[in-house]
Amino acid sequence: MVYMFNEVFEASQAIRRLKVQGARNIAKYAIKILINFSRELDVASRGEFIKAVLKASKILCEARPTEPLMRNGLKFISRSIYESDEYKVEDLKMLVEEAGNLFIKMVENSLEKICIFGVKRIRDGLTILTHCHSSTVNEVLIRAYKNGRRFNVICTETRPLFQGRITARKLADIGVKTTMIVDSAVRFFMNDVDLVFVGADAITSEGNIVNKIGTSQIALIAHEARTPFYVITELLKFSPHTMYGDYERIEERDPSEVWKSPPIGVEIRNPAFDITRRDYIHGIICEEGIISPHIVIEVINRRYPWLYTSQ
Ligand code: RUB
Repeated sequence: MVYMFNEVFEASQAIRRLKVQGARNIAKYAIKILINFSRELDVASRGEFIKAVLKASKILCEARPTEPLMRNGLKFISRSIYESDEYKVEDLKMLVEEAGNLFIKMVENSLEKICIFGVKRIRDGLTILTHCHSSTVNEVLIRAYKNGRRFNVICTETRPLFQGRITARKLADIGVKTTMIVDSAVRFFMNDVDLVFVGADAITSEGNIVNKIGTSQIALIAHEARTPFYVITELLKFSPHTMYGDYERIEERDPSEVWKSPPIGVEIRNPAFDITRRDYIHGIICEEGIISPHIVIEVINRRYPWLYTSQ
């Protein structure tokens, strides 16, 4: 009964088309969609219920392959059903709702802690460079500003879809001194930058970070200029399958985002993310504090054992 999945398909389109953007927003949105889907499900048995919920989760996950926070959230929900011995569909619906809301709460609590640690790194007069639009980075910057810190932010445009404009607009709106530069001007300005703050879509078992395309270039430039490069992210973005040998898949998006009508013979490539090696990351600002990427797996194992083991 395909019609059952209509809203889920629509939601997956909204995610794919970046109507919902950024790992945290995507995960929260997908979880809410799954809760609504399960609430409306008209099935008679536990088996049918589980099958439908898993199918809906798969559709949502496929909307953007490089989003472990969404995958972990949806998996958290399906685990709660598997591990229960409930048979009544109404009770299973309740479980989905509780697990989904609990995961969202974990994400929100992490943000609170991240902001406490991140704000302390921002002193008056600093210039901070950021890339793309990370709601986590923005929240740290906004809280710092609201706590009275006065600093400058340089935002990259973030080609091809200009998510840097979202960042710039939100910061300028509250009064943060904000400068927009083209992506290729990062080296030009790096000597004026005191800190780089970027978000993350995925954390690998080796402590590498996947984030918007261009991030690893910025990390190299920061390294060369000896500018501290911080990743601000919750550890729930860990990608468990990297632990078992698989690579985190990098989404390649529609070439028309780069050039609508290129000349015949020109191939366009449009990867959405890249991988920043841990050696270029000064620290990860996360819900456990500010940690080295070299110990990320130990911290995840201690804090979220279910995440580490879930395959
Ligand atoms: C967004 C992006 C963000 C991370 C973290 O890419 O790379 O830095 O998702 O965001 P896109 P957050 O615009 O393609 O989704 O901190 O909000 O989770």
